[in-house]
Amino acid sequence: MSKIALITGISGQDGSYLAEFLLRKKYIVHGILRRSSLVKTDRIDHLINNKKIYKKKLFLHYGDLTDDNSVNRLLSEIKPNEIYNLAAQSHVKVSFEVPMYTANLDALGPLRILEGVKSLKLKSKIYQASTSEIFGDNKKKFMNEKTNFFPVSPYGIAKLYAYEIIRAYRNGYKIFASNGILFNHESPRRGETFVTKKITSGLKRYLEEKKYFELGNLKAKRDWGHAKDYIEGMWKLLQYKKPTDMVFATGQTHSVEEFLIECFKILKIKFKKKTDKQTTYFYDKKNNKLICKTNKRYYRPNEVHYLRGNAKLARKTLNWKPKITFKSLVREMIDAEFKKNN
Ligand code: NAP
Ligand code: G4F
Repeated sequence: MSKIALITGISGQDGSYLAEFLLRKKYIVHGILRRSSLVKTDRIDHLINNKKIYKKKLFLHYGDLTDDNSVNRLLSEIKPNEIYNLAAQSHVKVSFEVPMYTANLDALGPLRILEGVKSLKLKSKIYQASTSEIFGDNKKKFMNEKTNFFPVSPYGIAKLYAYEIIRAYRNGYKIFASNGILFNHESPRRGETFVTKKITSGLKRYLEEKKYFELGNLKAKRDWGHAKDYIEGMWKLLQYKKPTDMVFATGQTHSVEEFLIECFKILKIKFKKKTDKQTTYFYDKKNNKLICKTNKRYYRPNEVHYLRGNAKLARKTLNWKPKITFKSLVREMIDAEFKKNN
């Protein structure tokens, strides 16, 4: 019999890839959508428009992770074998602007799921979308399952609560609940306001309309992988013999500026860089036009300057390792950006 999975955040980057992955594995997939004034299912429209899949293998439900009743109702109706809790206010900078909402959703959302599973006495396994942001401003060269947590944003702090409450319910109530501590992962489906997608879409606008774009801190370093590799890790974690917490990362780190320069290389843009006290500018050598510049408005009150993970445990226990390199990721994002108008 097919397993039943429930994905919160199915309309997001990871949720859309995970839905495809689980459908390929013959799961029946249920997804939670929150109501909005415009329909926002672009990332899963190809599944919705496939009649063989939609209504037989994929079921979408309105719900909201900030609403206890909708969480309980859906859990009792669906009784999933596996729950992937991906729903979140996932933007770090925005979390400084909506800290309470971020806490309600990102910290208490997982608690609502745990309480629902506990009170309904379900046997569901739970995957919690934890994050390298919980390591925050720690000074380690590599971060793994033993590294201390120093989150510095409302987002990171809410996600640390989620991480701990998952562990507490796992130990206290014997619920199969695991934290996947994922480092940054990107794709052509990445939201427009995250830096990688902002760069690829900004470059497209520059090349087509000669309009420049603005960025924040170019020096920050991230361990960037491809979302497709990471959703496989989520699934593998829930198939492991016991619930646990695991880091998923590439082990490489690159600055925002390196990401930008890699895009320049792929697009064969020769650039000149100029820096004054406040601002860095990148000009097109060919015509002296401004391509992009920094603007302090994109800086965060507290920054996580450096992230680099060590996923040895996932490699050893789950046989998980990322297949897509940094360079292939950037190329895929650029290719997808420019294909859109074809
Ligand atoms: P994303 O693209 O921002 O997707 C977030 C999803 O959550 C969307 O489907 C969104 O729905 C949904 N959502 C937002 N508020 C909700 C609410 N109140 N109730 C129900 N659903 C709600 O994020 P992602 O990149 O796919 O990341 C997935 C998860 O992994 C998130 O929890 C994120 O914090 C975590 N994570 C991501 C990364 C990364 O690098 N991508 C790394 C570590 C951890 P709408 O479409 O309606 O907005
Ligand atoms: O792309 P970002 O917004 O991702 P960030 O803050 O690392 O968070 C992402 O990864 C986390 C895992 O570590 C997830 F948990 C989280 O949900 C999200 O998916 O910013 C990356 C870096 C930051 O240091 C930021 O300051 O890029 C820097 N940056 C520079 N200019 C910018 C910009 N970030 C954004 N969003 N926009 C800019 O213009």
